[in-house]
Amino acid sequence: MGKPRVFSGIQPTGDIHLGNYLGAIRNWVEGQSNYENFFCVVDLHAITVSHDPKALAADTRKVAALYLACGIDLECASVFVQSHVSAHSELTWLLNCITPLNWLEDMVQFKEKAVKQAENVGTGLLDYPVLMAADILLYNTDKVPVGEDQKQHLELTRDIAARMNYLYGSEENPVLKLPEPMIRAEGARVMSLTDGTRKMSKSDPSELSRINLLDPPETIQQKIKRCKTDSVRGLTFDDSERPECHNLLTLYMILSNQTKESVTQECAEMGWGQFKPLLMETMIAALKPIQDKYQEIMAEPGYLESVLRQGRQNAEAIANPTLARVKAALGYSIPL
Ligand code: AQP
Repeated sequence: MGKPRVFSGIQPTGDIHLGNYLGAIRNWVEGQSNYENFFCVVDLHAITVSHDPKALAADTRKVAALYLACGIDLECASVFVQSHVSAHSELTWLLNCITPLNWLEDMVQFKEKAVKQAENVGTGLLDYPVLMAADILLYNTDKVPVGEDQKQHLELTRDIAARMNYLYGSEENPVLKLPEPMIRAEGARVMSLTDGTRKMSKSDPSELSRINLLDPPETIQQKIKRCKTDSVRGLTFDDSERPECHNLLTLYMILSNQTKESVTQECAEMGWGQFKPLLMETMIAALKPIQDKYQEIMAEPGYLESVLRQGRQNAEAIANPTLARVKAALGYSIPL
């Protein structure tokens, strides 16, 4: 038996922020040697809200380069672009036809994003979780490392796979494999710097709400200087009335590789004036190696393209047979 397979991805919309890094990429990197990994830049998802065609290709390359800069190892992982593997779109259509509409209408992220889109809600936004299900199911994925916000979509993926198996497979011969979520407690939900009750998010109109992985030191300093705090002296993880305090301490804990106990002790008597410079320095130091590596990757002509070409080949070798299996189960079997 080979290693269990992992699939995950991030959209090339806006800049990758600390939430994407701590909720997803860092976990991919930490566990990667235990798995056979497929990390995808999910560019078909990027057009489910309005997007800039002029920026799409550059943003896609940027996300792929960031995967590598964060430490994805090509010895155990394939990095590829979703739209390069046509099986993603094709399986989405087949899964659409077995997915009840009300399952999609119940998705929290759809409801939240639909409100932000006002009258301009595309069918793609509603269908986003089916595309995500196709992404995952194509690779017979065992585990999906994501942040807390994607948990509901993963449950839906399992429901869709189970429905396909029930309708068109059998217990001995399931059509699709049911994946498991892999959500780590720390960093699973990084909160906004301007409101500790909302998740850090690319679509927040305020740049001050998030730290992007490629933010230069001066920008990080400014954002931390201006981030929301409170007027209480002494910092603690465990006061539910102080969400910003919890969030900033958690960021400090993860980025400085400390335990909750040691940060609790170190910061118990601190005021914000003392803590903020410490957090800034820690953040700048943690992001520097990623930023340096990113510049190296982008400076090497043709390197990224060769990684993505190989990634596409590896992905198609798994995705195409899965698609063929689903089509056969649905009765598409005229030999040509
Ligand atoms: N704040 C977060 N904390 C922890 N994990 C997070 N993720 C996203 N935000 C946080 C995780 O990042 C991965 C990529 O998710 P995505 O491709 O759905 O990213 P996105 O939707 O483009 O990014 P945002 O910031 O979540 O965008 P908005 O909010 O604008 O839609 C996933 O594993 C996700 O869990």
